[in-house]
Amino acid sequence: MNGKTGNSACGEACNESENILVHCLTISIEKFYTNVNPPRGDTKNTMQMNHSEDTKKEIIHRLQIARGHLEKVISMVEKDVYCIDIVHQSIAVQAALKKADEVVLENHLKTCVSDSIKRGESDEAIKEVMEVLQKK
Ligand SMILES: [Cu+2]
Repeated sequence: MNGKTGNSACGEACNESENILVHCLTISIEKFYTNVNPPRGDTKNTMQMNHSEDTKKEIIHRLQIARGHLEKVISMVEKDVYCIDIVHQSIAVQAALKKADEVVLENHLKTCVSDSIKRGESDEAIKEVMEVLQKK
């Protein structure tokens, strides 16, 4: 499962040094955040991420924790570790991702949503937040 070149489950090319599951998770996270906050110029949403350096560091820190736990899950599966211990580690991945989402969403409410309300565009901002929460 490690070090394979070529297309992986996420549909993106993987290089040799990457663990394929970590690669796909990273791509999925990038796609998720790109969909939530498309780059400026996208017709779907003209808002752009507005993270302070501290918020950005916090989000990246949480995602790195998730990646660490995911790498551990993969290694545990490879080493035939006891099933329940694998699930505990997998739950830790999901908790770290959930925490990252909370930081992103809280920041979004404080910045993008607050700005939208000030511009009189609260309906669209609220609709967007509700749509992403319904996916959770
Ligand atoms: Cu935002």
